[in-house]
Amino acid sequence: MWKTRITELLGIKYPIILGAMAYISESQLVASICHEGGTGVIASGGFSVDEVQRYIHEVRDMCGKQAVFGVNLMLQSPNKDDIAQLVCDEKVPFVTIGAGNASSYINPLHQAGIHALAIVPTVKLAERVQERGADAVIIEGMEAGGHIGKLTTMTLVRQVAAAVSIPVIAAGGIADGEGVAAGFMLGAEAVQVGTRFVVAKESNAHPKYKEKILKARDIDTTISAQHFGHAVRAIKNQLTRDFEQAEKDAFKQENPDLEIFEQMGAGALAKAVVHGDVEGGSVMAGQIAGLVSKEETVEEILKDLYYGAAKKIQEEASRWAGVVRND
Ligand code: TUI
Repeated sequence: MWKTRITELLGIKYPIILGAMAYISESQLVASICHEGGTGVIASGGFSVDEVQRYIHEVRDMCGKQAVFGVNLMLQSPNKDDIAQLVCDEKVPFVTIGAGNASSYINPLHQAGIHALAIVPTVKLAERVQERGADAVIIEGMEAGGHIGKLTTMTLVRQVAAAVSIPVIAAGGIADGEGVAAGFMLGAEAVQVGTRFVVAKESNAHPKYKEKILKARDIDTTISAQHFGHAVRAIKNQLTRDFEQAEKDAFKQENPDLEIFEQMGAGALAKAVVHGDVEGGSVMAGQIAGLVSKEETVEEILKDLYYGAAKKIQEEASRWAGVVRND
């Protein structure tokens, strides 16, 4: 096993992180990934303090007191400050902070001995959180599922890695060894993966949600609420068509009612993930869903990502060996 600043910082074997996905990145999936040598992030968006605390305790019950896992602080959540207090009290090993400016949360987390990893959509915010002491930045390209920024993984990871000195974690569009290798080539020191883990055997996503991902093609996701709310990528269905119509209508009005665009969040996700309503609910998934075609165990997925990347990098290294610029 080779090391990166992220495997060293967190004390993990594989430089692979399960991204926080509400109702999916719960105790069982997070604990399975930690158990196999990666790490996972409990999603807190849409959950009460008591629920998140229960997930933290369940992961520790399953993996032991020394388990390395994180909690995501979703800054669009009304109870974000209560969750921040909870993670400090619980002294979780690390926190990822997303969907808003992480700057003011970094110091309090450090005071509690917690690593602070900020999800940033621009170079400017990456530089800002570095100044404020963030331990690493997570770059989620707009290929990712769920709430997204405007830039792609390819362009944002590269530009942020060139601009900051803290370690970078690449996310968005990564679902196999080649994708992991690409993240490293761009300058990342770990990757965060979501969509591929949704279909893991240990994932409690509804079978119909998993089936939507397994059957998706490259062109089957779309972005909703891009102009009036929080842009969210999900697999096309009745809900995304309704949003498209609502956006068209809103464009025509002088004072559009923006309430509907706020409903694309956690509530619509629960409908699909928990209840299997994959037409009326939000089937959040990344553009890479087209590559995800098998339900496998967490162990199989982690090994495929890690050893697949090693194989790809070694193949390319031998192809490029001896190519040296001499002029
Ligand atoms: O947060 C995510 N992905 C999500 S959250 C979610 S549930 C939801 N609930 C309510 C509204 C919308 C979604 C589903 N998927 N990823 C991390 C992420 N962070 N994506 C984009 C950002 C981000 C955006 C702006 C991070 C920082 C930021 O800063 C703006 C500023 O204030 O400077």
